[in-house]
Amino acid sequence: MTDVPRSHPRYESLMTRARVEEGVRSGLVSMQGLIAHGRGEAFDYLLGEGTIPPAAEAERAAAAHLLLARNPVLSVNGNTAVLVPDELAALQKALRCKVEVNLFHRTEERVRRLAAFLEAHGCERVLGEGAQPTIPGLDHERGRSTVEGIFSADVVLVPLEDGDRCQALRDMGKTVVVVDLNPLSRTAKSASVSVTDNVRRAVPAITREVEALRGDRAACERVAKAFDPARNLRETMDFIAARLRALG
Ligand code: PTJ
Repeated sequence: MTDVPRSHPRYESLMTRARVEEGVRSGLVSMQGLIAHGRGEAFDYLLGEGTIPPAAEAERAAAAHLLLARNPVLSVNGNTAVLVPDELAALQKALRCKVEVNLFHRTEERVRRLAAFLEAHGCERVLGEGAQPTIPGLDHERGRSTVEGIFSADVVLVPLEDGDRCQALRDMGKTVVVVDLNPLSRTAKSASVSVTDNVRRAVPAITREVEALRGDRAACERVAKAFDPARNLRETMDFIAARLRALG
């Protein structure tokens, strides 16, 4: 990894870049993942590289939906795997749920590598190998899912993706929780809950909320019902606009 002193003002950001770079070298992250990461960094700058209040509200709503679910599944791509492998294992443990590798730039070899990488970091029985085209309306590789995982899930967590899978999963009647730094992405706009936060902050925050809400079904139902995705995205845009005005 790059030798960056902890005192560097962008230490966390530079170390995160190094993780993604290393992920490309080891065949876990696609080359396109570097571009996706750059786009995310730009939006993170606009947020001030911290969890903004609407994101904190969305993280609580995400936890509530995941706790209320019958079969919640964490969908993981290359970037997400290298950015938060231990944190995904902690969330899986907290929810006792399934984890499934789902890729846009899919090869069976990459799915196998990612599953082995996640299991080495504590995730259990990672699904995704041999997934079949099962999601109606998707002609690309993200349309593959396993029957016991994403296909039969009622709530799916989808981090770091801009595309048409979120809408396709919603059309199947699923609740989709996304983590995307870009509040303008197709995925963010079509989600049941969109968390506009860096996946590095969002996954641990959702786990903390799961721990806080666990065992209180009434509270989970209240939090999930009170969440309005359109209002939350508006508040996110207002936050970014106000920050830009204050800086300008
Ligand atoms: O591993 P694969 O083959 O499934 O490919 C994964 C990538 C990420 C390459 C693929 O899904 C892709 O091309 O994604 P997009 O369309 O570039 O969308 C990625 C979205 O994630 C963008 O809206 C980014 O702003 C956002 N993003 C990037 N980094 C982060 C992020 N959101 C949260 N946390 C991040 N660290």
